[in-house]
Amino acid sequence: MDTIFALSSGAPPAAIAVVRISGPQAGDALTRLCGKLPRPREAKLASLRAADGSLLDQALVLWFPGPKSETGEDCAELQLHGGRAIVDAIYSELSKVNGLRLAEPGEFTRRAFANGQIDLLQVEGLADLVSAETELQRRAALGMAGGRLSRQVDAWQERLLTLSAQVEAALDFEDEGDVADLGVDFAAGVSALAGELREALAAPSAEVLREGYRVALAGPPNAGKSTLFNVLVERTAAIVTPIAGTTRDVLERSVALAGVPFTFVDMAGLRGATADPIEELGIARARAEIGAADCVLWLGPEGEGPAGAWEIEARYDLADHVLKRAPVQCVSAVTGFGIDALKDALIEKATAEMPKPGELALVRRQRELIQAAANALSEVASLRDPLVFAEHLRTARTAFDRLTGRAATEDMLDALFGRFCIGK
Ligand SMILES: Nc1nc2c(ncn2[C@@H]2O[C@H](COP(=O)(O)OP(=O)(O)OP(=O)(O)O)[C@@H](O)[C@H]2O)c(=O)[nH]1
Ligand SMILES: [Mg+2]
Repeated sequence: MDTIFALSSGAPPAAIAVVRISGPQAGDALTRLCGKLPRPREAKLASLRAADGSLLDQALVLWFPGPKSETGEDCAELQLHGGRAIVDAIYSELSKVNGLRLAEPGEFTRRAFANGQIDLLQVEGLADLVSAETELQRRAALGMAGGRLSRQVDAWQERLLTLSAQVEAALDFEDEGDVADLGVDFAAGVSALAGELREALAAPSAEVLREGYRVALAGPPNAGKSTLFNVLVERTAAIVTPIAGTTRDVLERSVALAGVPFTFVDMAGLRGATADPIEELGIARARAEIGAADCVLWLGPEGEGPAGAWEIEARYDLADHVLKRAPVQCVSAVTGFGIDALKDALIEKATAEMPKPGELALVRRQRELIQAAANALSEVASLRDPLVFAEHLRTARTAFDRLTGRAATEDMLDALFGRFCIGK
């Protein structure tokens, strides 16, 4: 197994550069650099030297012998002065050690996963945590990385194993005619678990957290969509002219409002007939975007927008603007009238529909696997044959194992029979 190293902090120059080393030779590498290993898990100021004895840097060094380390392997951490030349010098010194090489992207995490330090759900959480740009994203990712869903899935899995053991036991006694009834408790246990899984599926989507709450601006050409879009995203992103049909392509910009991630989408104005093939393509895209949006702001004539769209009375400062009887908001992108109220209303709507801080949110992969387990368990209620029961429970177990990334069926069987004494 190679020993890997990499800069774990941001690109130099910076105040500090953190270089991590993980693998069987991490201890050797650290000893070469600073003379001897510091005490485990204690920061130590050390002079790092090249093989010829020249000083490379004065740095804080840490030593984490495996398996009680982040990757589960021997790990060393160097907190260097964050200059590019220092990082380069350390890299070149480390590269000289046989068996050491620069890590691949994600390789530290991958090793942590391979060594059972974290499961797949935590890996997903970590990835989100690193890319979190808003407060909501940070909190949700922190929960996932900290193993919230992992613990939940483990608890489900444990209950499922107990139920499976009951079925297996009944199967074992089949020749003694003992199979007929698995008992009310069994049926209740399965349906309670299936019910909890279905409840968990009601959790909001994590994609909306990742990608932002999508707000599409729709309406006929020249309705003021691009002007309003620019105001909402707080920069002049879209071209605005008095010419109808200015915007052809879909334009999207992400912005955080009150810590909530939003993606605003500007698009071509909708009109029935146009002789311009480019505009026609733009309109087709606009329709697709409307379908994908979490909320549509409709700037056109009242009642003509897509179902559920918010009626926006735009260009409010103009005497001849399109009037509406029941607008959700009246705005002027030019004077700024109503913009804060519109933002507040959007923040309120998005917050209501997005995962709450601390609430579980599921990505598509997680949702599909929980759904698969729920389906398998729901069907058990209508089944008679314990062999088929067993098969369904296995399907659910596999779904949980795929959730956490743990595929080992051997483990499961050990757990299954090791903890359930059936007296034979
Ligand atoms: N007075 C005033 N003029 C506005 C306002 N919003 C937009 N306009 C003007 O209306 C015209 C059309 O605005 P756009 O934002 O380009 O309209 P659009 O809906 O994006 O139009 P297309 O891209 O052609 O579909 C421009 O001349 C803007 O300056 C507003 O709130 N007040
Ligand atoms: Mg436009």
